[in-house]
Formats: sequence, structure tokens, C-alpha cells
Amino acid sequence: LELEQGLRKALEQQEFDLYYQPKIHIRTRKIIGMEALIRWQHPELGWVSPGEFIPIAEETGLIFSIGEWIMRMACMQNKAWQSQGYPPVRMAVNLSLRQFNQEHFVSGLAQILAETGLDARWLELEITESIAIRNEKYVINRLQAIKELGVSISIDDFGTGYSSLSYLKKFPIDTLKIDRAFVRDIAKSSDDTAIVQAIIAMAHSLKLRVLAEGVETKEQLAFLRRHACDEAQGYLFSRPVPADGMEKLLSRRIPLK
Ligand code: G
Ligand code: G
Ligand code: MN
Ligand code: NA
Repeated sequence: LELEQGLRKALEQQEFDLYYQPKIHIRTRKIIGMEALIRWQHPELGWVSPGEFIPIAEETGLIFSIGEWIMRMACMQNKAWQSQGYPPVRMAVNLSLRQFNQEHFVSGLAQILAETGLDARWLELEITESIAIRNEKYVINRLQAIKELGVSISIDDFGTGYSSLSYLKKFPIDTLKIDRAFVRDIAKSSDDTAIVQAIIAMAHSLKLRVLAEGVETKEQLAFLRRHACDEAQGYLFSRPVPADGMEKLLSRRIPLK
């Protein structure tokens, strides 16, 4: 309850901030995108993890106003970096199921893109497999409407959610993000080795890009490179950093790792 009351005030008190974590193209080792991650500094409790407050925001419906703030902020920041001459990269925003299902979500998204002047090709939405629990036609229509704006779509935490894979060939998605639980032991566990190899092969045969989350070691990266995984993200490259930290990463000429 304390968190809920705090959340109600957090937007107007400007207690939220966005951090950013780079996504690396494995073959060229360049930053090709980033994921925006919300951070909350509560006046008394200090940093509260989004793992703790996002579920509360979802239950209370506060996710609509917080999510809109995140979307506007992420688009504005990406546009500002492009205007300042940083190399253009895709900005990924995590989307809650409730936002995806919100009646006027797509028109709201179009409005934020217009307001901020960000070209839609530099925006990506990360959604989980949980979208697939609704009527298939409804989900496909909604994804199609997002794609028609020019925004790309990735499936976050892939492999942990919905049990049927049949949606993969029907939904207009661009990227699978392999959940970090599978990536953690790829160099050690033969089960995870097999799962990650299979996801990469399946993604490619469906003409999807595939990203490995939670890459922390050079051994994991070497495995992913050998198995032609396209992109990677994780502490090996960078933790999520505030905007000024991302500016340093974007202006770095040497390739990461
Ligand atoms: O950043 P961190 O690892 O603490 O995130 C924990 C969880 O919170 C993750 O599942 C992540 O997807 C989620 N999360 C982080 N930022 C956002 C956000 O901006 N919007 C939504 N909906 N979820 C987020
Ligand atoms: O659910 P989602 O994938 O959006 O969650 C993103 C979260 O994963 C972020 O909060 C981020 O802090 C965390 N994360 C990013 N890279 C790594 C990593 O290499 N190892 C671990 N353990 N967590 C990571
Ligand atoms: Mn994510
Ligand atoms: Na994830």
C-alpha cells in the first residue's frame, strides 16, 4: 500500500528516470540498439526495483500513465541523440500486457511519434508471449497496426511463457529475445545448449532476428557467435546506465569487447 501511494505521486514528483542498456550486433560488435529500463527513486525507500513496482502499476492501472511517460521519454531521448549527431540506433521499450491491450494504444503511440519527431523505424516494442493468450485475430490485428506505423516488435523473455509456438509464424514480429535463464549455462549445461541452438535455428528459419539476453561471459558470447546468434545484451557489454553513460557508449569508436 505504501508503494501504491508512492507510485501515485511519483510521476508528478519526477521520481522516475530511464536507464538504457545497449544491444550489440554480434558479428560487427557494434551497438545497434538499446533497451529503456525504468528506475524509481522513492523519497524514503530509495531505489525500488521495477520487478516490484511494475506489477503494482499493472494491478492499479497506473501503468497507463507511467507507460505513456516511459514511451514519450524514450522517443524524445532517442530523437535528441540523433539530432545531436550520435549514430542512430533502435530504442526498445518494454510494454505491459495491459498497455498492449489498451483501446487507444496504437493511436497514442502514433501521437507520441509525431510529437517527438522520432522516425518509427528507430522504435521497437518488447512484449512477452503473454499477449498470445487473447483471441488470435485480435492480437494479429493489433500487431499489424503497430507494424504499419513502422515500429518493430520483439518477444521478450522468449521460452518462459506461452506453451504453444504456433503463434510465431502467424504474428508479425521481428525479433526473439532468448530469456537469460537459458543463456546462463549455455557453456555448461547440454540442455540449455540444445535449447538455445534450437531457438536460434527456429528464429532464422522463420526469418526472425534473435537476441540473447543476460550475456555475462566471453564463453557465452563465443558460443553465441559460433551458433550465428544475431544480437546480444548483458553485463558483459554494459549494465543499464543513465543517459550520460549511454552517450559515452554511443560515442566510443572502439568496438565493444
Ligand atoms: O531493469 P530490471 O532488470 O530491474 O527490470 C525488472 C523487470 O521490470 C523486467 O522484467 C523488466 O522487463 C521490467 N521493466 C523494466 N523497465 C520497464 C518498463 O519501462 N516498462 C515495463 N512494462 N517493464 C519494465
Ligand atoms: O524482462 P526484461 O528482459 O525486460 O528484463 C531486463 C532486466 O534484465 C533489466 O532489469 C536488467 O537489469 C537485467 N539484466 C540485463 N542484463 C543482465 C545480465 O547480463 N545479467 C543479469 N542477471 N541481468 C541482466
Ligand atoms: Mn525487456
Ligand atoms: Na527479458
